[in-house]
Amino acid sequence: MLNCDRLQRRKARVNMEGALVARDQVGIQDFVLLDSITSETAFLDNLKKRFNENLIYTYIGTLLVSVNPYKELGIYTKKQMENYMGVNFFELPPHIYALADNAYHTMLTEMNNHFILISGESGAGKTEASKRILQFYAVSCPSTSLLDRARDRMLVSNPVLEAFGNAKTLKNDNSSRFGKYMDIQFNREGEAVGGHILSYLLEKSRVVYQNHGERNFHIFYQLVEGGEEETLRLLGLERNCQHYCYLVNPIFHSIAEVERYLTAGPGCNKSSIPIVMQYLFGIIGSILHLGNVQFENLSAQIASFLVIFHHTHFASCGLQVLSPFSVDHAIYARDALTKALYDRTFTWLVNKINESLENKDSTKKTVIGLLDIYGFEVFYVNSFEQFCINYCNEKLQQLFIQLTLKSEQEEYEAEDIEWEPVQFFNNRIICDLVEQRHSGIISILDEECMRPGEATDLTFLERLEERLGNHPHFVTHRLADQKTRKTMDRGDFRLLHYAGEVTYCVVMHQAKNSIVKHCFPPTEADSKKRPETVATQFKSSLMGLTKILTAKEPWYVRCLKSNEDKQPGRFDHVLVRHQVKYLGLMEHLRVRRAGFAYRRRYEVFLHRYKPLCPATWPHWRGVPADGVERILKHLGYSEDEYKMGRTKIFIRHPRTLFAIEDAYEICKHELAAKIQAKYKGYK
Ligand code: AOV
Ligand code: MG
Repeated sequence: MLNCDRLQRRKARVNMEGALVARDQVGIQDFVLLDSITSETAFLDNLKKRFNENLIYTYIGTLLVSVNPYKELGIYTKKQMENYMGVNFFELPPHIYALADNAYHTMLTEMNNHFILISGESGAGKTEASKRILQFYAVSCPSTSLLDRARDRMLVSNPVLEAFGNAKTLKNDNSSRFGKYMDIQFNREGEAVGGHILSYLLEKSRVVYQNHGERNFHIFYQLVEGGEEETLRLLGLERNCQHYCYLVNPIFHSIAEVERYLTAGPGCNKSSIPIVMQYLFGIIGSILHLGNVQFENLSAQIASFLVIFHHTHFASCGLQVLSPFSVDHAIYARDALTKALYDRTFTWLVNKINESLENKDSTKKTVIGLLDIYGFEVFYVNSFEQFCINYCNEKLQQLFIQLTLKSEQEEYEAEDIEWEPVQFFNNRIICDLVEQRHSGIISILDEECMRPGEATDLTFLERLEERLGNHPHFVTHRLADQKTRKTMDRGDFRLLHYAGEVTYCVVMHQAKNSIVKHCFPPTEADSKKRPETVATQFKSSLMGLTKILTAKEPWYVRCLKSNEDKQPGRFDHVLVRHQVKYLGLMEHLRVRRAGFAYRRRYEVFLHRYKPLCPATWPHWRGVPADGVERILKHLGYSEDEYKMGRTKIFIRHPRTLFAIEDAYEICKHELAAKIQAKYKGYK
């Protein structure tokens, strides 16, 4: 039924305009198509040429490259969505909607699960892309009024989570400070019926400390500057950010902030958590008050706060009050409390959203997973948070390599397809450096944390030097050569990540962000188990994520940052070149170009397309591979368009497959018409 719709749409479009809707003619839409694009320079020229014409999307086969324009382009309208619904990938200019639509239709045709991996460094456009995809599904999927609610909730959960989980950093005014993986569940009819969100390590230290020029999470400003008078009065808050120690960074807050709040507020109501808003604002208010508590005159004020917290939140936070307090201790304990409070509030919020998205009916569903994490980032000072964020990016790059460059080439070998191997940098070595059992940085950190009282930031650094001193991707101040040493402090170690060098600060004068301090999550009061360190927990959650993803069919959006200054329309050649390089786009292109865009097991291919050839319809009694060859010959495909592997048919270009698919649609249509005519005849 859906496929019929699709055919109708295409026919209508072709009839209406006499040809397919105008393609963009600037540069090349798909790098795979043009023979002359073999060098990085030509690749970049093509990107730039298109970018200058506001064409920010380009394909490498089915992978979508997106360059952040830092301006509204008017390309996300409802009309545009309609244009892309049910259209084959290469019929229209490249677009995020085309990718979303294709993932969706493939899911429905093959009844399997998919995921869209959106990657790129901080500020490259991942979160925007994921929002566009979600909006597209909200508009394009069929829906009954009952289901609208599930769909609305999914859409509405976004601004709420952004309010609590995003913040302005030096790299991005709306930077995701948590990793997000969202499953959108569809029923057999293609209706979006539910969803589930997994969140990864929120950068909670931001609640109490922000680097110069950065800000706390949006929600704080939204509440203080945009909250209703009555709410502020109840919470005892003043409408002045400067009044709060946790918000002191002198930065201009735009009115957009307030508007964003307005969408977050009713949003919460819609996701059926109205009382929740008061509760959440209560916590945000409490955190602001706590941040203002002075410890020289440890007053009744804090005592009363702590009592309140003890009754309402302590039990769930599992925190213990340290006493007696020195002033330093008191500040540390206060900050630990507010961070834990915020972190757990965030987790609670995600759980609440999940409850509202849950679909309890047990009919078979397929999913499209959307992955939008914090991008690779390098600041002047990088601490534990950056270490985790960059490690996460390293893992996703590894997954990309595994799924594209490596397994692709291995498959050709396994299937006896002639193949000239393409060399690429495998970042496995860096992942191992961080996560390997017993010898990786996280293991060493764990070991140090098992020596409470003895271990310090410095002993941790010494252990790293002892154990990893010879690793080609690891350097410390002491181990560095003269020139490098000048660029490092004594308490630093440096990792040569796939995306560039990052110097991490282990020993910090203000202990706030140092690594060892982050080791332990707040322990549950009555837990007898030895607690895992935050880093180990994070490592396990990333392994879990990898597992979730590898069980699904991948689609890729690679986001590129056009310039460092968030300037509209500026294409910084050096910056883009660097990203093209480390993302492995050239290697991907080489593998794609020399390789085959599509492959199907012979049985699957034969089963679907056998009506297209008289020799195979209605039954083919021979070997499936022979049947497949008969179909292709019958349709007139030349031998260089496909290759026969051991178990699969490999099709060089998607166009060939789409043409077969179109022939199939028409054939099905005609068959249905014939049956109908026959039926009428009987009547
Ligand atoms: P990120 O998610 O990749 O960074 P965002 O998606 O938040 O980056 O994009 C950063 C900013 O760039 C947005 O707030 C927009 O102003 C602009 N932008 C991005 N994509 C587009 C687009 N397609 N059209 C117009 N403007 C765009 V981070 O979360 O920091 O890794 O951690
Ligand atoms: Mg983001």
